[in-house]
Amino acid sequence: MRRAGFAVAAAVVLLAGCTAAPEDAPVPSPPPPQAGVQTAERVMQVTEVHEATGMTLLEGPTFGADGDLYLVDVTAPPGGAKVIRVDVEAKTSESVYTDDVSALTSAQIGPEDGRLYVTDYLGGAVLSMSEEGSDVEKVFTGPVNGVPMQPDDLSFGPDGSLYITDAAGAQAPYWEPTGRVIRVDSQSGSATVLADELPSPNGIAFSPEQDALWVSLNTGNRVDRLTLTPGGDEVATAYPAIYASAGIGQVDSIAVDSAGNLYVGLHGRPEILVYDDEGQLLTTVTIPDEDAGGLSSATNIAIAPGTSTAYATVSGTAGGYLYSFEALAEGIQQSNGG
Ligand SMILES: [Ca+2]
Repeated sequence: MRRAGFAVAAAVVLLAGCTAAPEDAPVPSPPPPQAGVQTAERVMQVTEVHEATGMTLLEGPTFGADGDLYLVDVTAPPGGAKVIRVDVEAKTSESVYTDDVSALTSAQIGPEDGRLYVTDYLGGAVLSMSEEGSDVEKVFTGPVNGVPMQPDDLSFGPDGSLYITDAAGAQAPYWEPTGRVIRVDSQSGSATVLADELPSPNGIAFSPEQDALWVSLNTGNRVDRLTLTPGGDEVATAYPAIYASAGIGQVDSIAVDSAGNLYVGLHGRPEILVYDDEGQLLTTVTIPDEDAGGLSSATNIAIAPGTSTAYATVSGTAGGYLYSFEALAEGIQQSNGG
């Protein structure tokens, strides 16, 4: 009886709410801001699914000094186009590098030498090369502390040192927190473990002032925020900052624009989650509904330097594509590859 009485009373209150409010009633406050959605536009198709691997997976968009955009295809077979140069205006592309052994998962231009740096996930190495794909050097190779490396992505620190994600745990044994963040000193070349026991670190990018390091955790679907000691060679503070609502997707590479906004690519869902510098979700970048069939990842973005035009790598059974959208701020080193 008490319950029924309460229900009746509640209904009366609800009905009362439908009547005209007295003139001096407080104005209801507006609803909290909703995160927006932005739809990217297709620029061009770059790759088709490789017969040999049954896949194509574009990554690492980075603009070179020549104004062209460089991509890697993670699943290119031996002899296939592993580094691809794209003229985004003319919508043409060409292969600039291949080999028989690597799986290249990221690319970016070195801030000091202007060379192209790529991570080789299979070979456990970081390579650098000219923009022509020649003069290839092995900049770094594992193992570190006796454990082989699976480098997925890298970021350059203030002194030119390399900060590399070791994505162990992304594949069998799956979902074990065995990944690491590694620092390779720019002077000595020695590698140290900054953090370990992480669920497959993937994207890594410094804030604009390089006073914080964002690391996405692919099988944890979260983004951790690290600060480093003054020498940059030890972690000062670290904690999970963003728990991504990625659904069936998994967080992939990260880019940071001049305002400190984070662009987090997703694997398994063709979307990019954009957060402000404090980790609040601002926008989800999607692809048009009519394109969605056969596209399952939007792994990474590059913002053309000095502009706010962003290019995303989007791939799936339909092939590898470039999409563009308007970024929330201008591009910097941290939003040009990696
Ligand atoms: Ca990645």
